[in-house]
Amino acid sequence: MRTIKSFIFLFALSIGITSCSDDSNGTTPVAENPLDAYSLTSSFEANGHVLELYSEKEGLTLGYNKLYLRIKEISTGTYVPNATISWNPMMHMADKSHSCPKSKISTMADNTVYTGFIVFQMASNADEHWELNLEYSFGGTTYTTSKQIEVNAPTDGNRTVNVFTGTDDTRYVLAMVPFAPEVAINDFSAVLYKMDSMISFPVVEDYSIAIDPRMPGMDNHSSPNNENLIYDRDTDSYNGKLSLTMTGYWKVNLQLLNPDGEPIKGEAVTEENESSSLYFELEF
Ligand SMILES: [Cu+2]
Repeated sequence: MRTIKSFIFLFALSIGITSCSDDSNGTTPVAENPLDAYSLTSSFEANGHVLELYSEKEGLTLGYNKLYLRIKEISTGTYVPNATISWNPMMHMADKSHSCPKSKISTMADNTVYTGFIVFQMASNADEHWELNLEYSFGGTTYTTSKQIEVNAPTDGNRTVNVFTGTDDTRYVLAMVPFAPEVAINDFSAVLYKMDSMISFPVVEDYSIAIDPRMPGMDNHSSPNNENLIYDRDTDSYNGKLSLTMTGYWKVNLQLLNPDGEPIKGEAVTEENESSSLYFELEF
């Protein structure tokens, strides 16, 4: 036993020595793509640069999309650090054009990677398409580019974004922030915007969102220990807790309340009323 142990020890030591000597021979490791875990959704080639757009899921979908951007300089093959980027998605419809809610774009710890999110409130279709306009600056120069992008309807058909007019005659966009549901009390977030015009979607602050998750396939039962979503100034999102007691299809019934606690949209679930007109759906 003792000899086996010392043999393993010596073997481990020799591996250590080998890898040390590898390090010292001056080769630099191949640069890893920090966005390997994501999917390259679109490339914009313009101004001697390629702008790479990555998404967390395959492609872009209706609702909340967390996105990552990089700018590659074609002549050097290197990625541009610390650029300033802004974006403006526009949907070109038969009779009009409109934008959608979007975040600012920030630089990540790896300063060649930029991130933000866009909430698409409509999917692309045969006659109506989305165009993403990008403006980016570095080294004292500002560049622009734009390209048509494809926004897909979700394959599972589940609703994760609501566009509606409230009792206050205001148009709102309310989207669920994607998460990986578990049989547990889950962190649960949503983002809420007002549609001021076709191109202006400011964040709505200090409202609250009551949640009532139900399983319509199982006598519409609920779950204990949910927490309503409350506005968080630091993240501009509404955060709470969603309790899921089993796997399957859940309808998360919602009621939107203004800062005075007055209902703006959605109804309570009762014996007579099995669901709210405002809701998110998920299945896991
Ligand atoms: Cu549209």
